[in-house]
Amino acid sequence: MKLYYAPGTCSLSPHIILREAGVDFSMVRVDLMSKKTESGDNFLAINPKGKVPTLLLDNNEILTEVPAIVKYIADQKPDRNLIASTDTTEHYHQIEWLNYISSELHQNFMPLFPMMATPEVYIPIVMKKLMSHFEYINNILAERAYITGDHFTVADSYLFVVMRWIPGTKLDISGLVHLNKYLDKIRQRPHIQDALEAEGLI
Ligand SMILES: N[C@@H](CCC(=O)N[C@@H](CS)C(=O)NCC(=O)O)C(=O)O
Repeated sequence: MKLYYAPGTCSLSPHIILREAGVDFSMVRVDLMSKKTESGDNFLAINPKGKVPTLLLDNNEILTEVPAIVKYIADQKPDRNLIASTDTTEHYHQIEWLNYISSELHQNFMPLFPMMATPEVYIPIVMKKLMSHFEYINNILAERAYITGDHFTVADSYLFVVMRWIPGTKLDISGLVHLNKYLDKIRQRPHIQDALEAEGLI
């Protein structure tokens, strides 16, 4: 498998899952502004959406979208327990979380980044929306060690990655004790440390 990525973006989530799953993979860095890969190839010819993550499968198919990619990788190594089997309701709750993180968190972060030039009036509206999601998550984490239950799954990698974007915004989660404790714990995972180091983030 080959992961097209840009450091610190949402492609960090499948990067973490590739390491947690222990599969063979390679990585190609993409410049999202020029849409060129590190070797100068036209990234739009690989993924016409022009977005990372993009996963090239061993059969040469291209897979896109974080939830689909992390599920695909996790399914290659069921013994790693990164996603539950489809014959359990646990599986569907994990998909529920991936979808929630994608639509309610990931997409709502976008207007907060300076390069998006979002009209000022919209910023506090988005921040309020995100803070209410963070409070919801904080309450869940008061009861659970990980976001979907008692062990690390694909949903934790995605939640960790979007929460890493907070320092680039004016969002303040210092009062959300359970969420902060959880993020500190997740960050210490050896495969996450390795992924952060490989992307030049620590
Ligand atoms: N819905 C997509 C969103 C992917 C996405 O927004 N990727 C960002 C990085 S976090 C990107 O590649 N942005 C470049 C662009 O929009 O031109 C997914 O789940 O993979």
